[in-house]
Amino acid sequence: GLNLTNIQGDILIGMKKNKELFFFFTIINSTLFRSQLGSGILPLITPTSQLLAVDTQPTTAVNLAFSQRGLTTLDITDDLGDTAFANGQIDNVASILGDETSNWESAFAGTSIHGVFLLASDTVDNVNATLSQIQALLNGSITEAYSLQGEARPADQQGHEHFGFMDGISNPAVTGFSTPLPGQQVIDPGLFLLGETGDTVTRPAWAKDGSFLAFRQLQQRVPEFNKFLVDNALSNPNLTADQNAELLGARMMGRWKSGAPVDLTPTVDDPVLAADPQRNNNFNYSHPGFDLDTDQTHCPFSAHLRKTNPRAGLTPENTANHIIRAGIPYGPEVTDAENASNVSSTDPSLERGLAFVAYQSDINAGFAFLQQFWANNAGYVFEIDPIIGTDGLGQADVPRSPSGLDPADPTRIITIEQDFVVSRGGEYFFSPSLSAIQNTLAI
Ligand code: N7H
Repeated sequence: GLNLTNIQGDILIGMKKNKELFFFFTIINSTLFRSQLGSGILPLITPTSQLLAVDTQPTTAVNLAFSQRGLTTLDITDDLGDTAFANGQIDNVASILGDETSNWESAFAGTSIHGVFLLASDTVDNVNATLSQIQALLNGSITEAYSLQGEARPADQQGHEHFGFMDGISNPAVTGFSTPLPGQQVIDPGLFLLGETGDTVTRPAWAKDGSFLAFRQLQQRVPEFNKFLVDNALSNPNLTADQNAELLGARMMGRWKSGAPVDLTPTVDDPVLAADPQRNNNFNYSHPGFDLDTDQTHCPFSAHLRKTNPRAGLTPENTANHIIRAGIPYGPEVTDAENASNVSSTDPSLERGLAFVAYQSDINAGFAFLQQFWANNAGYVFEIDPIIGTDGLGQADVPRSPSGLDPADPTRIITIEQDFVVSRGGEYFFSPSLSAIQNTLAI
């Protein structure tokens, strides 16, 4: 089995709290930092084992990860065997991820981010208290480069991201760790943890049981998304206008806002199915009597869910293209003024989106592959992902023309002329095992 006391808790199960601060830091005194890491910081780091039972969960869960620049600053010169990590996310910006560089938060575009603390708790006060404790222990050896406060949405929207869709339903099951739910893909631990079964890359021994964390600040243009759905609502005669707008959104996503999969319930929401973990992930886009390669009556090929995980459509070459997601929404609810104008405010304090976190042992097979070769690729199962896709060249609002969105006429094309998700940048990090923090990173 896996050494769950040694693997940071966010990787396999996620910290799953209502508040999560991403505190990006610069190391200004590496010797002092390393001297505080083992005795001071390590006891605060939350391993997987502590998150498994409610009675061992800390008030504030803490995880820690480093950029390549951060490891270099700590005089760690070993090659971890991942070029995307070594070069940093900015190296991928336009040609691979398709981001418009001008939208990047300056901290992500710069060189000051050496690492990130992930602090998760029920309240912002708890998070801030733990951050103060960490800063006191580190005694001036780091400074803040940037931070992003993630928070679950309020009331009945808890667990839903800002477009309104239930998130966090589908993640892979990991061999030797989780018991798969019906329909859940079972994946070797080495696709997420370095040095475990399924990881074929040569790594330094101390990197075992670490994972690469791809962080992205993804802004969501919620009023624009809602307006698009209303303006292009489908025309199912059995549905109201609102329901026809919801139907279009569900088909762009691959799930209804409730979480019910479109593949199982293509034209009408089913909240009971959505809430049933035995059924809500038990589908793979294949249906008796339908051709997997042409059938869009159940789920459109371009649906975000199907683009980022084609399930039965996976070819043998694609068996390594899996990530574990652990993101959380950030930013406030849409204001009345934004709703009335159908336009996102330009006030930075009103920016909202997803603090996206993906874990994998190979960034070019994981997050970067999903974004570049699936989401941004009009040649792969027909169209660009209507939620997160771009033209893949770094240009905004490039029109895309998916078919399949209208179940009454799957050949009909509905043109989408804008990006509803705008990348504000991010960085690639390495989330080391606790023993690596103790024995290699600390002095
Ligand atoms: Fe996505 N959303 O709410 O629109 N995503 N995603 N994602 N995503 C998923 O099944 C969303 C993003 C994946 O196993 C759901 O758990 C938003 C990126 C993958 O069938 C919803 C953003 C990448 C899956 C969203 C965003 C992915 C998935 C359904 C950005 C990778 C699982 C909930 C703002 C490059 C697919 C669920 C599967 C599911 C949303 C980004 C990948 C609702 C808003 C950048 C692999």
